[in-house]
Amino acid sequence: MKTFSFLRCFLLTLLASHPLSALTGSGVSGATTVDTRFVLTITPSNKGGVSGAGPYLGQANATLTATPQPGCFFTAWTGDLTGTQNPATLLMDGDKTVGATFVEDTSDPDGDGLTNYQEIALTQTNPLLSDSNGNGINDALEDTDNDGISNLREVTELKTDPLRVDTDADGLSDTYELVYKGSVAASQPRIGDRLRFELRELVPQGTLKLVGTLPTGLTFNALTGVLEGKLTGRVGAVNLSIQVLNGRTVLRTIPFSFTVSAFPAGLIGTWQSCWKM
Ligand SMILES: [Ca+2]
Ligand SMILES: [Ca+2]
Ligand SMILES: [Ca+2]
Ligand SMILES: [Ca+2]
Repeated sequence: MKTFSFLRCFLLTLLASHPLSALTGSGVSGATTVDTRFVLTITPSNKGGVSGAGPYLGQANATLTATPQPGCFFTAWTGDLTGTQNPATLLMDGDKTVGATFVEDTSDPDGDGLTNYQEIALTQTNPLLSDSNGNGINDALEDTDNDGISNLREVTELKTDPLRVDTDADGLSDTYELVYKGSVAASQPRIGDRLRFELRELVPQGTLKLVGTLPTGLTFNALTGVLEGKLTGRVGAVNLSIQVLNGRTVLRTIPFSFTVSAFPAGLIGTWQSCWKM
């Protein structure tokens, strides 16, 4: 009992003369160290980016810079930062989340029918010249990738790339996907398939002529612009051209190519892989 009383007395004396923090080593007497860190998170935006994300010491000033994509404007901050100043500073007195709003430049100073955003970001034409390459066709009616579909129609209606003939790189051109009217959307043609293409989708007016060797089984009606039938020929590439005529004058030539594969391509692949096993 004597030993217990002595220990209790010693501990009480020690606690009275030293704060608990000193005993645990978590503080330094006389000075307080502020080592708090807060995180700045940037919310991703369309049409632009923001720099400045990361950890900051408490009470530090973060600098945020908004950078719009070509053809776009920065308009305002969102989240824990308001206003339109760019770059902007933000006091980091807590975790913060900031976003930015960007908009497309929809002005059309050269009056060609394409907005500045469309010209700078999509068609890569001059937003200050209505006929950038001086060929007599304005930038909207121009068909830069020569797939038979105007720049304006690609960027506004079809949302395809006006600089690439096969936007989704699936082996079928944008032209093929537009005029194909078969039962399965833009299907890869195979021997035995019944196909229907409506070429008037490309050229509503004017006389149409199809140049090249038609695959066996397909016929073309120049009046209606419909190419259709059941593929019975051989596998391989079909390279045709669609000519748009005014009398005997060829106004333009649109390449129209596709590849006919064996039927049924999928089943043959499966059978071969089974056979190897
Ligand atoms: Ca324009
Ligand atoms: Ca232009
Ligand atoms: Ca085009
Ligand atoms: Ca395609």
